[in-house]
Amino acid sequence: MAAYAPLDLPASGKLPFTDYSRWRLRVSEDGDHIWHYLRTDEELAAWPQNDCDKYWLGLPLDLPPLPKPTNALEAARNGYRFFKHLQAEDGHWPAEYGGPMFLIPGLVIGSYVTGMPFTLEERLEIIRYLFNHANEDGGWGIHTEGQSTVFGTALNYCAMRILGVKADHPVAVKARACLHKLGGATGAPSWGKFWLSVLNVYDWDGNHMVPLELWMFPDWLPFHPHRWWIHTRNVYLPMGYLYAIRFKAEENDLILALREELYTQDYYSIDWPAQRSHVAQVDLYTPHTTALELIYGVLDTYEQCALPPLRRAALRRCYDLIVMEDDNTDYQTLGPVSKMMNLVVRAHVDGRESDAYKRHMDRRRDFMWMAGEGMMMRGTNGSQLWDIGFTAQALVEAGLAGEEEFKESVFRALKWLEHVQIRQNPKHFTTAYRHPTKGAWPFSTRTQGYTVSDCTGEGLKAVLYIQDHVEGAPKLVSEGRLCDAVDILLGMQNSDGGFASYELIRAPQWLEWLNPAEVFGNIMTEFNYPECTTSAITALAIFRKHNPNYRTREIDNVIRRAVKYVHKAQRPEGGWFGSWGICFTYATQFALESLSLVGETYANSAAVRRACDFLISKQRADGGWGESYKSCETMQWVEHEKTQVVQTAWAAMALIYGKYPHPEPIERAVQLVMSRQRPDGSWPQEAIEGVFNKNVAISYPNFKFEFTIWMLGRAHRYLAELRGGQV
Ligand code: LAN
Repeated sequence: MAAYAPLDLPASGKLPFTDYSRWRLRVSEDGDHIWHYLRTDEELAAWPQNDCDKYWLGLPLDLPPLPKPTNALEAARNGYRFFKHLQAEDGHWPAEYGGPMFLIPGLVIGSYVTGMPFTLEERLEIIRYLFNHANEDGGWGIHTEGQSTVFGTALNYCAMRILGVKADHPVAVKARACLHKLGGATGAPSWGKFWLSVLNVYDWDGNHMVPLELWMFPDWLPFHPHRWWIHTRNVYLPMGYLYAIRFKAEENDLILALREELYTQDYYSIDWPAQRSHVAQVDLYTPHTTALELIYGVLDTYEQCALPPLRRAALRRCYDLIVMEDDNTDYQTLGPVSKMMNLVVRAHVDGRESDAYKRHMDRRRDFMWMAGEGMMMRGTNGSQLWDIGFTAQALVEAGLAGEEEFKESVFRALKWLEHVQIRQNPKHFTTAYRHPTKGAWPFSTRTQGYTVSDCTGEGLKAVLYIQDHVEGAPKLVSEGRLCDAVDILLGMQNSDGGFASYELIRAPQWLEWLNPAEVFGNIMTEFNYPECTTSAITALAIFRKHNPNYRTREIDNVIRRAVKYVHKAQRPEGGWFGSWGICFTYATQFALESLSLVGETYANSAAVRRACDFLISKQRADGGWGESYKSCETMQWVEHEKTQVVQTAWAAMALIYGKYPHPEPIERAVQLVMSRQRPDGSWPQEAIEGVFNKNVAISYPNFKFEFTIWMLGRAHRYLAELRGGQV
């Protein structure tokens, strides 16, 4: 584990640490994103920087101003003229996917302890990203817009030091002061304690037991880990392995120095077992319940006398499951956290000469993304399908898809949608406790290959919109494959009518009482989500129109039960709570889309009326809407300081879906969105758009194009209808 040479760095990350004209995004055949830094003049001449590269690097595109739009449709058209520049050759829209601030530490610590290098340019730009995202007080939060926490600060501090920032660099000095003010690294939450232990700067004794033996229990037990939410079980699997073997990096000078820097007390006198449940107040989102503390009492005692044969068998079982997951996803794994933990396990067991080691090393780069402010680790290996799904629907519904100027781009998008649909079930299927995938659309790529309910819904809708409504569109996705997607959706409804994210709900909800990760909410089991449910309803309703003969009775039934769930999930104030986007505006838009497809509108549905009135009550004086990520944390509407273009588009779309009878609020929303559009057709980036597990914000930067274009196009038609004029 060679340490990097310390770097001499500027005091701030304002200016690039590398030459931005040398960065290029390469898109693989399967839509993977890898950033390259070109070193030679020959390479530069052979591979020019395109608009997509420049946009994401924050470099000017120098596009000429477009004709000034005089109505909503023209504004939508200009929007797409710009957005088309960001489309990759293969048809999809690559994008940044930042926000969470606990992913770079996993990337850097995991790579460091396994001896996987970064290029100098990657090191420099990761450091710069951290410099640029430090808060005023010197620390980092759990996400880019959050207040400083021990989780963010202790872990990113380690990452920075590993990459070569000296302890006396002003950013490090300030970060350390912040960390000490927060009480030092002993107050890190359990996922932080884990990475610090792997790095050998926190004692494994300061962790509660991770019960990997649970994997040896019979599958029918209600708390068996295969029933946990898929991200949670995929994290606790390698975490359990590394805990059980007490994996730790070899001591070296940097590690010894970090032990001095991270704490307010002498490292060697810390009472480690007393730290297991100690989590700083600022970090705490879901405190341990008494039930969990009692269970930890038992588990921690068992740990002192764990039966060696059982432990060995559990380790073998965990390792087998880890290998299956790596194999199923070509080493991308389900997400960025499990990715780096699996990587450490495979490096440890398979060794540095193994194929697994090399493949894991390469696949790190799918998550590493260059942005204007430096290099980040993305929340997934991209949001490819999610973005193209909305874009396709926006273009068709805005009426732009059929315009000659855009047809080629729309057909390219269809080609990509066709390519990314998953054709078969996973290689390791029931043995790896996987949900079927044949016919599904994933969130990112088909290599990652996980079914997601609403991604399947949006993917199916996008294909149907283009294939059925754009003149001259080739029928690339066959009827049989459309039916496969329908089969997937029909198989994902839970007993009370709702849809969860990746799988059916497999565990009782009381398991949430045992959530050990103090910084996230709702992570133990799948839940029904209004967003996922509404996506299934709309996709099935649109498919039913397209093909009224396939599984008709079942589709009708599923839709009916899902609509019932949507009604039940409506809040008394009139909105729906969003779990994946911010927040009430996001979910309410989807809810009203689905209700509109079953004929419920302002005129005939009390639920729709309540929802529209709720939204109207939140419209601001400037005609827009603005909701803070804090709505997701507190589950109550929290205003953002500023009006947001994306939320304005969602709210106006919701009113249009609901057939809100008064034009003024929609007109004012259109005006607001148009007033923020730049002369080249783009919209500037505003506040973060997405969220997960209630407490972490995550960015969807393409939303500012997708939903604005969609809303402007639809509003143009709807307002004309309301005024009784021609469309
Ligand atoms: C995502 C991103 C997409 C999102 C939607 C499709 C929007 C949603 O409707 C269903 C759930 C899903 C697929 C989702 C689940 C959780 C993810 C994967 C993320 C928010 C992106 C990052 C996050 C993942 C859990 C991050 C790693 C953190 C852990 C707590 C393991």
